[in-house]
Parts: sequence; structure tokens; C-alpha cells
Amino acid sequence: MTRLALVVGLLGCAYPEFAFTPPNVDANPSAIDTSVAVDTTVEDTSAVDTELPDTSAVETAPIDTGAPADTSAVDSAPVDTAPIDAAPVYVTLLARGGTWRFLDGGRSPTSTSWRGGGGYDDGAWKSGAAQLGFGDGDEKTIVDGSFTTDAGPDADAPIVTPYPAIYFRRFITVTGAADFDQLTFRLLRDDGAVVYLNGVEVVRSNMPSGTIAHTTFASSTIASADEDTFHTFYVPAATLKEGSNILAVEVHQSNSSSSDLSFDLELVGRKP
Ligand SMILES: [Ca+2]
Ligand SMILES: [Ca+2]
Repeated sequence: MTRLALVVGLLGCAYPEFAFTPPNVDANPSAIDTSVAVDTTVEDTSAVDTELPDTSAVETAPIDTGAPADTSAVDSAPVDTAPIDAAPVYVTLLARGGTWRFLDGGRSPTSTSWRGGGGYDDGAWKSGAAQLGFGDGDEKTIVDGSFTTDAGPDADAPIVTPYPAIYFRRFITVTGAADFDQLTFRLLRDDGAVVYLNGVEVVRSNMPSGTIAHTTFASSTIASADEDTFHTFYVPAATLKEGSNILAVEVHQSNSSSSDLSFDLELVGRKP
């Protein structure tokens, strides 16, 4: 006798009305087969898990958005823009109306050193503020434009022709000369003029080409409004020196009967 039969037998003795009925699980095998279909559904769910890796790909995108790196490039741009915004600075090295030494009365300098290329004593020259000249009535200082053959009291050579040129000299002091890249000369001249800076010719206006002598005429006669015009010339600042600089100018008449002569000069330096 099995253990189950013993239990049933005992129960049947104790409780006669209890009738053991064997489980009918086996009676509905088809129902059990249906549950198998449920297992198949579970396998479909695993397919959902496969989609999860795709989500990880989305996380990769933000890494590309490492756009912060691009933003740093934007910061570099303003640095380049800065130098472009920097405007040049203009410094007046000599204002109009400056005081000049001048040699007039038909006399000429004893050597070309008067232009500033060498030592020259202009202690005997006269001195006065611009505008210098004669004949118009608008001068601050009258120069002697007479056609004289008198050598005068100074040591400079006497004139050799009746066609005068008048000579002007002065010093200017420059600080930070190496910072300038360009000079602007604004010249009032009647009739023609040549300007030297430290012995180097920097401006020639209404004068012929070639060597300029005491007897050289200006190219044309200046009249009317042009007598009051400041002509502008741009020159490289290479000839400018630190400290003392010599400006020298010779003004020539256009002919032996010209009734007037005028001179003034302004100098401006540019710092890029
Ligand atoms: Ca004149
Ligand atoms: Ca004048």
C-alpha cells in the first residue's frame, strides 16, 4: 500500500462521507497547451529589449553637441577685431603760426648745410612768427623781399642775381619718433617752395624738377584764393628723429617782378 492510499483509507474511515476524487488536471490538457501561447508573447517582449540599444545611440548625439568647442572659436573672433578697431592717433608736431629763423634781403646760405644735413650757424638770421612774407597785408612777420645786391650784416653769401628766394629754419622736438609712420605737411607758399627735414627733401611744391638754386624760379604765379591755401603732402616718417629735428624751407618767387611772398607750415605725425 502506498502512502497516499493509506491516507485515503484513513480519511475514509474517519470521514465516510469524504470521497476522494482524483484531480482532473489531466482531463483538460488543451487548456494547458493554450498557456504555451503566452510564453510566445514573452519572447516578443524580448524584441522590445532590442530597441533599447537604439536609445543609447541617442545618447551619442549629445556628445556631438560638444558644441561648446565651437563656442570657444567664437571667442577668438573678437580678439582679431580689436586691432581693426584701433584708430590712428594724430599728433601736431608744429602748429601753424610757428616762429622761424629766416634769411631775406636777397641773400643765400653759405652752404647746403642750412637744410639740416650738417652743422650750420643761423644765429645771424632774423626771427619771426608765420605767416611770414610781404605784399598781401596778412603777414605776422614782414620779410625783406627787395632785390638787393647788399650782402647785409650777416656772414652769409651776397646774392648773385636779382631773383630772390627766402630761407626759413627752425627746430622741433619730437618724443617717440619711432611710433610715427606718416607725416602730413600742410604748406602755404607763394609762389613755390621746397621743404627739408633733417637735410632730406620731403616736399617740393610748384617748383621745377632738378637742382634748386638761389636763382631758380617757381613754376607758376600764385594768385587769388591759392595765396591762402595750405597744400597737403603725405610723407613717410622715416626721416623723423627722436629729440631735436631741423625743418628748413626755401620759398621762391615765380618771376623778378612778383609783388608778394607768403609762407607758413603745419606738421602732423600719425601713430598707426
Ligand atoms: Ca609771389
Ligand atoms: Ca600772404
